[in-house]
Amino acid sequence: MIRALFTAPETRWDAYSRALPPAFDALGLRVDLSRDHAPGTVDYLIYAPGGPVSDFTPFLRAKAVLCLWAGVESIVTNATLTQPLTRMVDPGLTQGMVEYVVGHTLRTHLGMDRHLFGQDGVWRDYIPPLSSERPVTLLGLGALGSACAAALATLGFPVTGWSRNPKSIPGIRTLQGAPGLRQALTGAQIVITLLPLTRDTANILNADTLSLPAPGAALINPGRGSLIDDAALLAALDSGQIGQATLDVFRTEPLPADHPFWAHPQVTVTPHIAADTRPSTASLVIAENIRRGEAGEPLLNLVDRRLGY
Ligand code: NDP
Ligand code: OXD
Repeated sequence: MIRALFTAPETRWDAYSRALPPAFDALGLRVDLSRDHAPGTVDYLIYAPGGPVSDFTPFLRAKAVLCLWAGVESIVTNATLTQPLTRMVDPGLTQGMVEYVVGHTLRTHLGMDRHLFGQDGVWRDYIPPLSSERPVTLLGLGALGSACAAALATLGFPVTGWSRNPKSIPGIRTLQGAPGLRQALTGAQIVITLLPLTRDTANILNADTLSLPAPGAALINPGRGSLIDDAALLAALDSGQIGQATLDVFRTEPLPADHPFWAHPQVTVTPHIAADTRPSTASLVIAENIRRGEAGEPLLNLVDRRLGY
């Protein structure tokens, strides 16, 4: 019998205690799933930030820590973690992110806020350009960024994507590295950040890089709050260099009530809801990784500790 410890915020247990067992059964795995296994007996940890485990030292026989989140910045630097760490790539989460990004891109592109917040008797005959006239740049072309890029390209937006390694994606202009970043941002009218937070990406949008998009460009950040220098963004919003920011993630979450983002007329705050891991689809990924672990096969979505994602 394989012993899997579920260590995530209390509120997640109900859904996962229902979704995981059928996923294990489907792969013929005999798994004893519990929140109470003694650390020394655990084969796998199914983990999310905010749960009871933060010291991984006692999990001496654990073969892997399987994270339910896509972003692993809060665990990857944990010095007690010596076990292999996987991140979540979940079709349900990806679909949710595509919907969030496409929704807010279209809201921005069509200028919907003018009408939603302008029911004041003024006939605003603003005609937006067509999508083909609105260059969009995605920072990050991983599981989420590449799916969003493809969806936006299908809608006709000229999409540029930026990543660490070179990529070839039909219909997308792809760029890499430091010069590629400047090229990717220059002239963009909508910038979307789907990078992981690492030592290389922290504050990647700062006073210098925020000056590169087209004047009045919109920013959509469902990546991580610390990708952006908050003070530089506020200055860019106040000067008009950035016309609108839709922010889902923040340096401190929940975003403190007195943070200037809440009151800024050009900022939309969403409370880290862009895309949630979906238990029904994510459980299949967890089960497949346990199967692989037991079979001695490479784990899916293994985190590179050196790179931090
Ligand atoms: P992936 O690891 O699949 O993709 C990360 C992308 O970022 C890759 O294209 C990678 O390049 C690129 N990248 C990383 N470091 C650099 C760098 N230094 N320079 C250039 N490119 C870089 O992650 P996901 O797509 O699954 O997720 C992205 C992030 O989205 C998560 O880390 C998390 O922070 C956030 N997220 C937010 C959610 C929300 O609800 N707000 C939900 C889920 C995730 P390469 O391809 O070359 O490796
Ligand atoms: C994640 C997130 O990383 O929800 O999965 O932000």
